[in-house]
Amino acid sequence: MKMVFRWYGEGNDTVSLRQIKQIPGVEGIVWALHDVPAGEEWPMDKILEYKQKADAYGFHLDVVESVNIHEDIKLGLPTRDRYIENYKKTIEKLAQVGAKVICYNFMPVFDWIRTDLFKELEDGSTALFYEKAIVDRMDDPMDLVRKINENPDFTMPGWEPERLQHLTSLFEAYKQVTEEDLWNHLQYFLEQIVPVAEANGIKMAIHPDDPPWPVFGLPRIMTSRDNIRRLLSLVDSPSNGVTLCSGSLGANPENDIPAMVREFADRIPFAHIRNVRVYENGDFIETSHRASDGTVDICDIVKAYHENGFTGYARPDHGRHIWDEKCRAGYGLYDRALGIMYLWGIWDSLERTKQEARA
Ligand code: DNO
Repeated sequence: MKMVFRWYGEGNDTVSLRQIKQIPGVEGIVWALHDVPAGEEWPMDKILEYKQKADAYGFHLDVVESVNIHEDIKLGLPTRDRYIENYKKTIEKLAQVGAKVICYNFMPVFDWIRTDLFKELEDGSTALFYEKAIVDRMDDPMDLVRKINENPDFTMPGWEPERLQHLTSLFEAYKQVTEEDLWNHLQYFLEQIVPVAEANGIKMAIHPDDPPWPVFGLPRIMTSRDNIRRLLSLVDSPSNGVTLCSGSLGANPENDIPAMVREFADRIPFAHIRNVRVYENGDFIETSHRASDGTVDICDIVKAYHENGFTGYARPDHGRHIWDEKCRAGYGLYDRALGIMYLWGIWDSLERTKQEARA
């Protein structure tokens, strides 16, 4: 297991590379050019700027999260080919700085969705929270469009301004797109991209949908074990893999994550490991990584990776906001660092037991 830590870049992140360096066992940063719009080719000079910064602290840039997919690709529009060509060029450039894994997602319009970014937990810390009824009430996209038209300031946590600009037309466009269409568009994308990734020594790793069910009337497909199986069969190559995110998939208690790790181990180049607590009404909140704090069995997940001799990359994913830290929601230093130590604790003791059994 190679430990990495997400870093949003200077001026964008409250955590510094110097601080990350002091977390035990972190070898690389998980990065992206967040200011390059989806669909555009990444400029080499900006990629090299990141490399220089990472080099100064001895971090590698093996894992990129995310090279985002232009909506035209997800919508299957004729203009998609142009954006797919740009994507291929970005892959080639990323290979030049040693990238090994590219994380991406195929969620229409939105990435992750929460209803409260700073919901208080019993211990006084705060964390990302999802109140199911709020989102369920907005299951008609046109309702949402009306809401936004009536109140241009209407927003929800995590909605980036550039997505909002095009929201109405995107909702219109997605009205025609079924789940099956989305699968076909994903296949079209992967059939072109995976050979290029393979030739460049890069593994594509799709991120599951968060939460793993349709929202706002938009289709979502990366939601379950069966669907991951289907994804892997779209293009049968080690370069077509998954970012197995225990927190995203874990929001649906029917998802058995340790079983997924065991089944898909050799197609998981990148693991996001975090816990969530799911309530009976379907709400969920993110908790510390400790297994007993949430509903996701982090111990068994790490055990499953260990059993399979996992040599991929892992990151602690989100954390709570603790000790009065002011940070990007979910991306503080303290709780993610604690999460890493928990993961190492489990991993090292499993490793020790294995060595003792051999002796
Ligand atoms: C949230 C993240 C997601 C993830 C993308 C991957 O914090 O887990 O934004 O990076 O969905 O493409």
